[in-house]
Amino acid sequence: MPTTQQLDHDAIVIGAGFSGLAILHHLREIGLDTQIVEATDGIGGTWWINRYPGVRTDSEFHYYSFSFSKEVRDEWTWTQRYPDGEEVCAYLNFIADRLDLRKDIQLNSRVNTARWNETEKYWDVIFEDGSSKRARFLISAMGALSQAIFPAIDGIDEFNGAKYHTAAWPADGVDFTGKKVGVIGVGASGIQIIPELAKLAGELFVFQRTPNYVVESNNDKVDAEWMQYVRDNYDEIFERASKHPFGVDMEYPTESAVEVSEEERKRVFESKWEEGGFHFANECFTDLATSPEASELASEFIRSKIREVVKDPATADLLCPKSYSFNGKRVPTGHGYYETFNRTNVHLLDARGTPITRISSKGIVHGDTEYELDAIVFATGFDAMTGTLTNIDIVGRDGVILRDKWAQDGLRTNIGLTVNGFPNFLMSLGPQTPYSNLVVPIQLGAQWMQRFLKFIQERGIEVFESSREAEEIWNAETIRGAESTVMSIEGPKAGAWFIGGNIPGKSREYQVYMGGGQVYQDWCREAEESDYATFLNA
Ligand code: N01
Repeated sequence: MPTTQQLDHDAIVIGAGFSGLAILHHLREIGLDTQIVEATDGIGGTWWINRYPGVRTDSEFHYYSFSFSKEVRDEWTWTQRYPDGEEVCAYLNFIADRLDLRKDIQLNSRVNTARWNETEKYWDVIFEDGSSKRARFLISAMGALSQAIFPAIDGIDEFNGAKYHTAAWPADGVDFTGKKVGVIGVGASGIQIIPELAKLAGELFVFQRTPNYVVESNNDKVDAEWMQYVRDNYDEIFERASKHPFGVDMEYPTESAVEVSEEERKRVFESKWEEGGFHFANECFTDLATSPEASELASEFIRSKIREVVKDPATADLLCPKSYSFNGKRVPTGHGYYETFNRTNVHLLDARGTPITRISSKGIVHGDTEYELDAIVFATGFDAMTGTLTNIDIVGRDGVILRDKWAQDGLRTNIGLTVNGFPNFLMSLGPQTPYSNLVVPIQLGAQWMQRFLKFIQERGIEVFESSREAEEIWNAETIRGAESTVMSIEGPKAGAWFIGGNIPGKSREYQVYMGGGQVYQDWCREAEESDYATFLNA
């Protein structure tokens, strides 16, 4: 066992987004020398790399913020109900300054390999430039949706125009004025960028494979009174969000969509549609996420909205999802999305009926037609939940790489926090953690890690590791949780990322825990109350 002097830090945290900042703050509070290493040149994680036009939260500001720091709560002022990416990045940088975190954040430090040293019980973290650092604990804060993917389309490297991925957006922005632009992808990212591109581009070609059920957000400004109310009630707001299955501060519906009269159903759908965003998904009825019949009723309501808004019937029809029902994909929220397709410079192309054949030096070939373009925007998503962890070499006991362990044994974790065979390693938003507004599990996870590592320190425990049995139990619970929802039925039809369905060849396993954020927190509490028995297998 190396002495403290031989190690660079007690803990190395990879990533300087919401997770990394919360973990650094909480581990400092228990006296651990903690260092964040961050691959990019800025603080903000997701919000630093996804700087595309139109990027903003899908969650409202009051539950999309940490509750743990009174200073930050009192001094930070949100201006938008759904803050844009720039505002969220500014918030995270404010936290870094106000909590004096910056001095322990090393930017431009991409990790290639992290190797467990079995003899001396530490993690050796090796960076792209060949330098390395040693620490007793390794913590992934690399994000759930951070490993961007490009589609496997022939000729993708042959295009002579400009290529962009929404999750690797140029820091100085891009001027699309008057340009011919193609967008591939209509998930949450595509849905946000398309209306903004449409305002600038000369011609915008949207290549849609699977349409989505987009709920309009109806964004608002946050006035002083609203902000003060939230400041005064932060603890209660966070508490309510942490008890909600999806981590949002929302009311609980009491009626089933299939049991009310048609008239009442329409009234409720209309009123929640007006409220906007996740209010529609969460507050209408008890069973939109649990009953296929209820989910189909919501689907038909949204289809009727699409037909109402989009003037050209053929375009409206193409925008209506038919192959799966509401909640089959992570519900995206929109800001003038459907209206955009009434613009004469916007063209919707069916990449399902007629797939993209290839990308040529001049543009996108769709069927036999070549669309000549100045730029292509890939809004093609992420290798969700596992991608960041399998993209680098995390080498545990006996030289086993995490990527290989999951490929061989299936996706296994102990409540998404640890993995058997990988001692002294923790994950924020690891696979099999809640399908939720992520700020809630991030904060609660950082606080759980704080208490856990304090316990480890106080008991003089050198090495912690989860048991295989605990992983099997959690895997069974993850399957049970998912199978209690419509996501398990509709997700595979929709090719949803939460089941690995967006990546050809990725094994179809539940990437997230769908049994409810509050149920997940009960599991975390029980682990703690049992003195972390299943985490101390080493
Ligand atoms: O990615 P996606 P995303 N030809 O995987 C299409 C979070 N998020 O970045 O569905 C044609 O949802 C693909 O088509 P299909 C949020 O959790 C949050 O948009 O596979 N199309 C799909 O349309 C979200 O769920 C926020 O048929 C191809 C698109 O690319 C998650 O990130 C904002 C194709 C990918 O959609 C991922 O969202 C943004 C091909 N060959 C993201 N290959 C906020 O909270 C792929 N596609 C604000």
